[in-house]
Amino acid sequence: MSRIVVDPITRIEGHLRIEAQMEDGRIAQAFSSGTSVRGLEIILKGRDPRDAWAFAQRICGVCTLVHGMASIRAVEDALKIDIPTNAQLIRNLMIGAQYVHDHVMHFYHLHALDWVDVVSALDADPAATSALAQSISKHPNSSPGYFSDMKTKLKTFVESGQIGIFNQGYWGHPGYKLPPEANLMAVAHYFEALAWQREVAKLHAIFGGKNPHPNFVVGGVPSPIDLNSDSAINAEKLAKVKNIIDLAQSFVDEVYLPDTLAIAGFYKDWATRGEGLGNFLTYGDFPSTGLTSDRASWLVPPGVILDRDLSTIHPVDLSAEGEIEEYIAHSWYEYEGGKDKGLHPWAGETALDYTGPKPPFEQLDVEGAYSWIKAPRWKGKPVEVGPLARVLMMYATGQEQAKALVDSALTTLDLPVRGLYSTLGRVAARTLETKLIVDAMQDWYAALIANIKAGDTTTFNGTKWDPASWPKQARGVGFMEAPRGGLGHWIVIEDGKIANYQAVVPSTWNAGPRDAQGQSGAYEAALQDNHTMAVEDQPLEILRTIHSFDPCLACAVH
Ligand code: NFC
Repeated sequence: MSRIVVDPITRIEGHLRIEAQMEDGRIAQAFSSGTSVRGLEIILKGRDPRDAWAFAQRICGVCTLVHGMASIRAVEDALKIDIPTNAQLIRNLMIGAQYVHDHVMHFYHLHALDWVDVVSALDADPAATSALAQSISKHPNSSPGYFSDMKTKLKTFVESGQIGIFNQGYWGHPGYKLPPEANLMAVAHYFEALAWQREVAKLHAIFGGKNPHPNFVVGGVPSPIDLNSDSAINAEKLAKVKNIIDLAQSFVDEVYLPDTLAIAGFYKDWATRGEGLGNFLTYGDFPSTGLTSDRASWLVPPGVILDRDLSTIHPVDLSAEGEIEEYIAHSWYEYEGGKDKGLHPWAGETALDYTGPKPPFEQLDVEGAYSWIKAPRWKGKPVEVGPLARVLMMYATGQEQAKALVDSALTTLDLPVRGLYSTLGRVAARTLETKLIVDAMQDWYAALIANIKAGDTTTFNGTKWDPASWPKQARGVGFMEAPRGGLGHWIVIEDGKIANYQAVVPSTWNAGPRDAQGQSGAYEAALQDNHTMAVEDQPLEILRTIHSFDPCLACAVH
């Protein structure tokens, strides 16, 4: 028996270590470890709840706004603050822009090179690449000359002996299946996406002043709407927002979606690997009106799917004892009540005084503690969160556009629904939900403009701004669907200050270690599912499955 160690996993945010115990050429057991420690929950204690978002948001600069959003929602829940519809629509647009930006960058810059052999792209015929590109999309950048230029650009990198951002790939690995033309097309889009993302990020700067880490405010959004003012959200800025949404939508329609389907067609064997837990959780998000008042309007519904049974959606209660709990049996933490307990986040504990063995080490102590990530569970069960969970939830609840899109993708790829529960399914689901979200952004924008035209420019509800109006004690939960999955922040407020603050984060759900019952987390379970290694010292297969979740360890550990 040998153990493969991948540390650090690159092209992700933060520090992730994977150890894979091999048996007969297969991964028999996998262990996922977050190897850095942070402590944002400790930093938040004792602060003014109205400031919490600015600290919590620093959990991550990749999903750059989501912790700010979850934080203000937690305070609004605790203090029973409803926000105006315009604020809700602007928040949707900001979260939507985050998804589109984040998912496209993940596909091209963090994950594509697991499937695309950059060096093979140098053998591509630009004319054949152009023919391929034009056969799958009407994207204007598709002439032979364009691909010839891209090939020259890539060649310059490689011939200089410094392929820089493309250095240290497993180029030539037998797992790469794309013909040179498809490789060149994908590399060209890698470059294009780098320039495109800069424009999409500007939506946050318009509504929130900057990106990363746009500004927020408890009770609404920080910028007022005034069509005739230079400093407010005015007509010119709204027109820019519309341009950004159009640009985002055309890139998704003409580049991201066709590329995903084209590349997936060469890797259909990955629709039977990396199946994983088979349990999925969403908290739900994207109300068209009020977050609390109109659940039926949410684009993504909340719920749990167990054992891949799409016929039953189990309800989720974020406030109830015994539903969401975090375990630390295999994490470098202690709880006052003992290491095998699970704690609901309102009673959650984060203490950085664990005295057992911690890194550096030769191998993880997998019988004991082996990660700075906790292990969240829903009613004691491990679940997967993220784009696949959301797409399944929309599909299972009969959301029309989602159903049509998923069915059409499955038909194009000639795959059964079962194929979604896989490494490939996770990648495809991320692309499909981006299409759903970018289309919805057009609707949210239209609704915002209609409200403004009807005379409603309200974006802020300041009725509970004064701490003197708050109860002595209050608890709240702020939840949302972040790009990598369901995100919750739980806050306890006492005497106007934060008495406890706990975040249970998408990458915590997915990257967490085993729990007190020995149940694996989502990454671990997916790797334990049908993974052979073609070349043991080139763990491309591990990268494919782990990257399919789009890990963010800065978030997971927080
Ligand atoms: Ni960082 Fe985040 C991670 C997201 O899991 N999405 O909620 C946070 O990061 O990318």
